[in-house]
Amino acid sequence: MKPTLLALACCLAACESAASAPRFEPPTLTDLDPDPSVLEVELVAGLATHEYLPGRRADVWAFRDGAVPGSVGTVPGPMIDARVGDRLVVRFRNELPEETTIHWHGLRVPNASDGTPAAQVPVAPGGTYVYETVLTDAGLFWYHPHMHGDVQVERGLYAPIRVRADDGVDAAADRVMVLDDVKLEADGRLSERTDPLDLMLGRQGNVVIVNGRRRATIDVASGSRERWRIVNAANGRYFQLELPGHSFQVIGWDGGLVAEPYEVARLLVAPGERYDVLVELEAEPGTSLGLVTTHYDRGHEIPDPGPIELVSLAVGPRGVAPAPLPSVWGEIAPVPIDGSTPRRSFMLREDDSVPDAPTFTINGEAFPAVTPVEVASGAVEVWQVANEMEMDHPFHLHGMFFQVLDESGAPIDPLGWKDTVNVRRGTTLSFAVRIEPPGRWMFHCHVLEHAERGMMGELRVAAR
Ligand SMILES: [Cu+2]
Repeated sequence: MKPTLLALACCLAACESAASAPRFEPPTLTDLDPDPSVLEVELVAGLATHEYLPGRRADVWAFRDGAVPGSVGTVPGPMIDARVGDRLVVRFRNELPEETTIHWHGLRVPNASDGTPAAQVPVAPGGTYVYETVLTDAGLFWYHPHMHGDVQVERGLYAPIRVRADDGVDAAADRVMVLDDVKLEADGRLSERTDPLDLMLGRQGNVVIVNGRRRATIDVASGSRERWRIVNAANGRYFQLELPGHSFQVIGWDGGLVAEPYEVARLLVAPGERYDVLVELEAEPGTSLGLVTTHYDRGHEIPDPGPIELVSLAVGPRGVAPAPLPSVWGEIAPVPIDGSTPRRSFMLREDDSVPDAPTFTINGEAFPAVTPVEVASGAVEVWQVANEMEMDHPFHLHGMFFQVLDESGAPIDPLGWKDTVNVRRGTTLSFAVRIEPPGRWMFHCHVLEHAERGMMGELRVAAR
């Protein structure tokens, strides 16, 4: 997809005005294919440096645009910005000192492009791999390695994928916010110390960042409506967003627009989840607002640090009043289930009897020593995920979306598609899923330390 002249002019203007201050959003990958419906990019993973704290460089692992001579890696990596229906071709090169794969979190890809060691031979240092798919769904997705994820993602290898559609949502800005936290030493380097609590809880950093930066300032117009697409890329931290004096109108989840928007005063975003929200900015020109994350009790008595500011909003002159919102949102049919739909149960467990080596299991098995779940493509099932432990676990399924059910077994309101859902401690959560397409798909906890220490299973889908 080539940028139009108008888009190019806007980009140039934005680049000029951004010369003094770093851009808020990640750069986008260069499209090498002149066909407007094909987005072909070169992506490189390698060593880089990044300033999490101004003036203090940290060694990171990062993605960069291989089509731009002399490009350097950024945290987050360059965004894939596409239109629904585009064909995406990613020519990937590994310049890391160890093997890796790239998983396209939430994209419904052919299995060979899912980027797990079950679906491809890992890419060795110096090696290449071509990922290819058609972008069938509009929404916010993200990409990251699916090997040693607790280390490789933590070191900076993650980036957003925005797939746009003509959805009629009028907004003064369409922003992507990639939430993360990092554990830094006083000199700004990434800490290399891993303590038992990091392994047990998923490592929580001491600095929270949005799009790689701590407390970035963005300019907003008073009275305007902004669209924020939010992803939590942290290993273990849960973000609970609040914007004082404002609410979030949630219009979309992981898999695109929901059937009906709803308002929340605070927005919980578990690791791996995405939310698409609208914010109507009511503050007066000349004031500022702080988007904060507040404490969420996910278990094991993690202390409450109080609200932490993520982004500062500098409210400028009154903007253009937003157009009315669409009257019709996502057209979503319920996954057809009834009393005869097969049910499958999963039990999440943690074993911390050895403090320096906790293990995490699903149905008593720790990955990779697991019995695959075998299902024929097209089957509809209800999955029940039980978490009787002392900590929440965000459950992620590759390759397909599901609909979360309430206690009565009906889909929760509004209807919407998820690929990652938080299973609160001491609860059982159910979802309905049509299982397809064929291949070897992973399901796992998205606290990366848990996934890498056993809390992962494999779904083998056979062609009918
Ligand atoms: Cu977990």
